[in-house]
Amino acid sequence: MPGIGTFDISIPEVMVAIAITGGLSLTIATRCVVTNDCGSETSDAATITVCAADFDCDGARAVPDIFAFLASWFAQDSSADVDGVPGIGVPDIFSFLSAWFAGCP
Ligand SMILES: [Ca+2]
Repeated sequence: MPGIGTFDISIPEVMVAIAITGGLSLTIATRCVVTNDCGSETSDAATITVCAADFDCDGARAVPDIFAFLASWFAQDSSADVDGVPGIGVPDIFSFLSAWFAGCP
């Protein structure tokens, strides 16, 4: 009967994939809303934060991130292309340093 009792509903996993290719730090918050004839309920937000300044992916922003970035930059690795403009140039260094000094969200 609609509206009475507890229902087990299986919904396939929903995945949102966002590839960050620029010098961005990003926080994403998402909620689940379930609606029936009685109204709707909204879950608490699940939050995911990605910090561009953590270039070596060790979970912290520190001086080694600068050296890791510069190693990639001198190697012309695509990971050093962080300014949103195609190609690797001096502005990528300034863009990365700007993100690094801004810190992590
Ligand atoms: Ca790091």
